[in-house]
Amino acid sequence: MTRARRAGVDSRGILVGSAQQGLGGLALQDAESSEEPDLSMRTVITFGTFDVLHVGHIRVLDRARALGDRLVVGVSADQLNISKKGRAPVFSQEERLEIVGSLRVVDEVFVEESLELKRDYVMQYGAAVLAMGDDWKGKFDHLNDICEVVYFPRTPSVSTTALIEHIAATTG
Ligand code: C2G
Repeated sequence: MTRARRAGVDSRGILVGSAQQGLGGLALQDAESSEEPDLSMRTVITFGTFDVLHVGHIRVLDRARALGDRLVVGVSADQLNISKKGRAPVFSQEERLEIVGSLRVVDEVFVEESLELKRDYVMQYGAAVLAMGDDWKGKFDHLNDICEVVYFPRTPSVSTTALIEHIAATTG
């Protein structure tokens, strides 16, 4: 699907959206309706796999949403996970989109096709803030020229990998 982006100036006076971009995997609600970012709202964007959703995911999403008026979440594609982590997520990207998109604090979800496209996603959604857990600390500082970059402390002692291992170890 190709989404048109028109030029606009956001609350920080930064020009956003001035090109056409193809986003093959864009999915779920508002995909058609959000042709242009609504720059009257302070949009926060975050990214993640959000596989086997747990309290660490909920907390980072809650904290991210609290930084603005609207939270957009890039849910990483199955293929991205396979290349990054060497295994497919437990839940498919369609299921993860549906789960994350159903959360009260989440306004819009889309498929994150590549780790290298963050600048395009920030501009496309008119995000004023990019928020991530601090396991990504420093990784997105180069986007400081187009948005505020915030890292939250990662919730200790919980991870999808640990949950998968725990379930595997406690079931026959
Ligand atoms: N997180 C957290 N505390 C945990 C586990 C995760 O705060 N105990 C946060 C991560 O820091 C991240 C978000 O939850 O901000 C999603 O984490 P993952 O699902 O593990 O996503 P990840 O594999 O980090 O993919 O472009 C970036 C990637 O898509 C992020």
